[in-house]
Amino acid sequence: MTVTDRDGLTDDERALVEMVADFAARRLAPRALTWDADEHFPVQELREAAALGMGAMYCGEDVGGSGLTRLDAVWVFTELAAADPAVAAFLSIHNMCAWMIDSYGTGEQRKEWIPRLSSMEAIASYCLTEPGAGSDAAALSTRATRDGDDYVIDGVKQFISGGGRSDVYVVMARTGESGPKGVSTFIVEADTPGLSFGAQEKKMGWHAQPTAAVILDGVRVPATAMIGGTDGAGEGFGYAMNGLNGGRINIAACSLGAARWAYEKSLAHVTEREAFGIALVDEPTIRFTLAEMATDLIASRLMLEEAARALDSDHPDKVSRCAMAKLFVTERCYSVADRALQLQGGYGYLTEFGVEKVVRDLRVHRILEGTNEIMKVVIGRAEAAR
Ligand code: FAD
Ligand code: 2MC
Repeated sequence: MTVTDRDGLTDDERALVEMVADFAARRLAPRALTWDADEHFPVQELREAAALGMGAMYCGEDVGGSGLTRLDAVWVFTELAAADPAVAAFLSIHNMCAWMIDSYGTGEQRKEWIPRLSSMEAIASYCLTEPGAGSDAAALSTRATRDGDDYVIDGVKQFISGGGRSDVYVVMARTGESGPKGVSTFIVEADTPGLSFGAQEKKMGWHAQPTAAVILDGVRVPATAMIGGTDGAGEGFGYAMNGLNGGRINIAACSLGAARWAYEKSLAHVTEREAFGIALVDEPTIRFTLAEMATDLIASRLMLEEAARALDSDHPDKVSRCAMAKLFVTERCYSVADRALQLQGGYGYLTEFGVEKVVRDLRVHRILEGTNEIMKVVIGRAEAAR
């Protein structure tokens, strides 16, 4: 098994992976550095990915989704991220929103939204975090107050990927008691009066996708905008968390794909470059570094596949398996990318060679979709409950 091989796939799975790898190499990789430098959000290329079935990957085919498995999605995000982890990660967030509507939405919500999300005519953002509630998400204070046939939503969502650019916002808001049981989820369209956005955040990485606060000031939506309709009242925290299980392995797959690319670059570099009369690859300590990096990449892939199968089979340990994969893969793959930069010496630090972008992009995967400390909280609780 090498870091790039595709052994063990069925013909259909192999065709999917090769199609995505080809798209990513042609349509994302050549522009990734420019998009990073220009802070350009490549909506056209995202819609091209959607036209190939990546806009609503694991949503029902009856409403225009692609009906893929979570395991398929891990391979898709790995291949996309080998070209551009920032763009791949945004597509994952959009897909998380689509999956929540497909899984928990009413028949009308599914029919109205999944076709538009599948084509990415409508681009979606996921709005959980607030200025006063990040890791402690159940402490969120955005409130949705019932008023006749409507809800009126007030609050601020912080760090929202796609904020200011997306067409639809999936917003977790409090409709009842404090804590997780008082949360519901709403579909809020971008042009709803009272919805506005903070300035675009300046960030270390993820430059090819926007991040901004989403401000809700008396945002009036019909009660039918609550995901799940009246049955969805008080269920929103569960919807948000179940969405994140898949989001966490997708983000980790983005780390894996980008780290794999950085590894391949560094391997080529040390094979060609000579110092002290030998190729660097013949230096024993460099071989040890390569051995550890390759081991981390293979182990990451296996962890991710295991977690994706747990999600696909609704395994009782799926929550902690996804958290373990997110923790392990985002840490190890960040380290692989950092070592790849080091192996290329001064060239690794230069923007034009691409590896420094990967290091910057992958750093945030240890923070978002639940910090890696929160992953340990989740795993530790599950272990203590055994
Ligand atoms: P805090 O919760 O304040 O944590 C600060 C530190 O304390 C962290 O190291 C944390 O791990 C640690 N900590 C907290 N509690 C514990 C504990 N019990 N035990 C040990 N350590 C603990 N959110 C969205 O909802 N939608 C988005 O689209 C989105 N996109 C993002 C994009 C970017 C670029 C970034 C940076 C963030 C994004 N986020 C998004 C928010 C992200 O999910 C949060 O930043 C993250 O969950 C952490 O919350 P916080 O920043 O408030 O940190
Ligand atoms: N999957 C399914 N259900 C979950 C779950 C998960 N991953 N995590 C928690 N739940 C359920 C849990 O089982 C419980 O249900 P029930 O009441 O039926 O038993 C309910 O949710 C409440 O859970 P807890 O009692 O554990 O709640 P607590 O407040 O103690 O802790 C915690 C919740 C810390 C696990 C949660 O707040 C969390 O995951 N925080 C991290 C926040 C986060 O990941 N933010 C990411 C924002 S999105 C982003 O960054 C993007 C880039 C898009």
